[in-house]
Amino acid sequence: MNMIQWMDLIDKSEVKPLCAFLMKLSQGTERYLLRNDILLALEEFQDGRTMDAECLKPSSMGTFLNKVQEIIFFEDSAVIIHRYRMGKDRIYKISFSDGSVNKLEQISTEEFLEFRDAFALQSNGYLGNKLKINFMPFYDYSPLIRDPKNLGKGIEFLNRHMSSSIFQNPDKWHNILFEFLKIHCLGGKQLLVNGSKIRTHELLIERLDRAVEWLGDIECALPFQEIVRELKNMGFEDGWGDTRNRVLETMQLLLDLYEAPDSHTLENFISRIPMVSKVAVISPHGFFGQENVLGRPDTGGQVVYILDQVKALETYLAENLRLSGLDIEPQIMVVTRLIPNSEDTTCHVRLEKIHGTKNCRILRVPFRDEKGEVIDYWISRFWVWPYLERFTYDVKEALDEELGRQPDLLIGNYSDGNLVASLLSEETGVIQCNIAHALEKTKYLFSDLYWKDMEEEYHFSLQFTADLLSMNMADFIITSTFQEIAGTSYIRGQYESYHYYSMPGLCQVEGGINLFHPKFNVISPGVDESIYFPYFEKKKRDKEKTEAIRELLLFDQGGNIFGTLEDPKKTPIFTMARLDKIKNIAGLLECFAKYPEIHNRCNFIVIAGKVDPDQTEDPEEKEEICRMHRLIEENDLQGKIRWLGMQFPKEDTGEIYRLIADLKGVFVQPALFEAFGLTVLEAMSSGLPVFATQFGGPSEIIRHGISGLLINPTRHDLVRDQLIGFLQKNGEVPLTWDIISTNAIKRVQERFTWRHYSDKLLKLTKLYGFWRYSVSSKEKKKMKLYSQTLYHLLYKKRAQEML
Ligand code: UDP
Ligand code: LCN
Repeated sequence: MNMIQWMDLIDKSEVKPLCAFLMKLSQGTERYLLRNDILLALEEFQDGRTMDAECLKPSSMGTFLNKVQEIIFFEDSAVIIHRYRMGKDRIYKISFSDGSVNKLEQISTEEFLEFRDAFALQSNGYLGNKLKINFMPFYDYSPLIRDPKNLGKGIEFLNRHMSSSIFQNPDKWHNILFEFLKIHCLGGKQLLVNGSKIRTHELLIERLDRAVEWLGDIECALPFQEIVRELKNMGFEDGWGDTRNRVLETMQLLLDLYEAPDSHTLENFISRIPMVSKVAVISPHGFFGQENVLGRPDTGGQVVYILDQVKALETYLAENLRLSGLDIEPQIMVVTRLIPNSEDTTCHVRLEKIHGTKNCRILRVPFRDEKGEVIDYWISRFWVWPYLERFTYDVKEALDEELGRQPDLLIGNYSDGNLVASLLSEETGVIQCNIAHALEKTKYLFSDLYWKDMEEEYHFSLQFTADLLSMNMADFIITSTFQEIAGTSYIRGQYESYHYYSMPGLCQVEGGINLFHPKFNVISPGVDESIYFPYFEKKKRDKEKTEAIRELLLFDQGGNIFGTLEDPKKTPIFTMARLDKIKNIAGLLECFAKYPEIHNRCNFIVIAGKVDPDQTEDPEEKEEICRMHRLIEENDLQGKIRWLGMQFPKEDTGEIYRLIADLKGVFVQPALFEAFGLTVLEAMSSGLPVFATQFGGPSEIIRHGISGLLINPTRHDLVRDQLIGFLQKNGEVPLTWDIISTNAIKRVQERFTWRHYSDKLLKLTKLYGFWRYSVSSKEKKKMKLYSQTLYHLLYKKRAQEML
């Protein structure tokens, strides 16, 4: 504890009002306030003057409170979490006595977690001996980013760090580099340097000089095979390049690195080393397939992301291997769960070729119970935990069988896939990349504090432990946006929420993840441009198909379609998502129903889940379906709504966005929280103006008012104003719709492409591969031991109890 003065936090003149405000809060009924609650209370306290970030009066009290994330009142004290910078908190404790604010002190994370647990359990007595988890000591070895603005640029940072280490400590690094090249193999084949002919780094430099000179002198017309033969005599194996020039360039880069290392040369040289030809992408849950799956429970953007990712990656890898002079075709295996009872999908098929690729396949491996029996039905992503260890073992065997060996890179997806990738990486030593897609911790409010109440349905105790283990064990992490890591100036990031937290009665996590470690890298996904292209590119649109989809979207009837539109020409408000609570489709419908000025001039068209609650096994989906029907009935929305509870082939969804754009409609993404939001990208590249939630990824995709609009989906009044404002303006100034549409297309083309994604992913793999070899391997062993202990004592035991 550390006593401090209020004046250390805010201006002297504002100490009194701040204390009065805190005093008032302490007398209210709310005991655990989040930022939004605090700002609303402040607005009321200041007689309605709004305190939202943009219009915040620059008082020091306002500035301070605007960065407060939580205030918890318990007994005669309160704690305040002040996030003074992105990724950095200070925690204060205040005590009240005799109707006024008394003591102020800064407390440690440990003390805060004790306070939080006492609050949750409503007891200040003995709370039991807790399991305390702290990964921070395992990061001591690593250089850490200092400025939060640079978070997510891990690779640039690491490059600079490594090149300056080479500069400062040349002997050590020259040798590391040499050893790395000497042992470099791909699929068992020695590449680059033959260690029996070139035994030291001094000799390597000498030979490089000789080779460079020779390559510079020889006739360009000399057949490449002969060049290769001569280089082999000198001690150089394959992998330097596919032409004389390319070999020369690569060798020169290495000489430059030895001579005058800088980050640019290091990156260029390492990214030329052929390190990857086989990749396994792990994504166990949901229905992973190419048809009839999107929109089912647990089956959405992750599937789309992976299918697009592997296509782009295969092309890029093939090009990369060719340029290295290797005649190897890359192979990518998307590993998922085999579901014998696969409904109308192909999820019962073990191997499935991925359309539009040469050597990418889906490999399905079933979940098995303790007796080894195959589980033959779909299981919600919240229930997969007991099956993952056995699944990992079976996947390893299956990969050996299908790829002939283990892959060169493992990419985990979501909590379950990341855990499997970590376990596999631990077993095989293969480099591991994590992609979270969506961390549930931030999606479900108080999912750590009140975990016990949610445990039966959600099993967050296992999911968050799996997250902790895999995010710490991963060699590198890819996120789609910056906010996923460290949020915004005012709101915490998704990874940041793992920094410290407690699950009362289970564990206190004092140091869950180090955001400042260079393992974090932002690489945004793209969209398949052959499917999501602008509505005005008429030549690319197949007329017959467009007509058929228009009929289905606006007129056809059938079991899984609800509602006939009275006037199909009215401006459509379109939305499409899985029917999860968090997607808030029913919330948007409620907003539509509430305001006649919206539902009298617009139609509501929705593609989501099913229309019949009896057709789903997923409890959340069932609940949402019933809520939608209630809203339609209570508000008499017949004739104004069309709800398609069906799965569309991916290509058709492109045409659906374009059809809505033809009608000058809008796409609304109303999620209470969206990790990234691929539908936002898809609609934008189709030229359809988007209104998307301001909570999460869309805030980084859309530039508000320029390439779309950001909305607060919980404030229906504001959404109405924005929608009506946009539609009216549109009438008066017909360009508005067109401007947003044009800017949206441009934004996606400039910022979100799979080509850029693949280039960066491959560079990351190589540079982290080198980093792992050169520096971090010893330290990683310690982290591995700690993680194994946690896995066995915390995760595995609880997972077994689920069965
Ligand atoms: N999608 C679809 N049909 C549906 C619902 C969703 O084809 O009924 C597709 C949609 O086009 C997008 C993906 O599923 O490609 C959803 O991705 P997003 O990132 O928006 O959300 P997620 O479902 O991953 O949370
Ligand atoms: C999961 C989500 O919930 C979405 O927000 C993402 O766009 C999708 O995965 C792809 O990363």
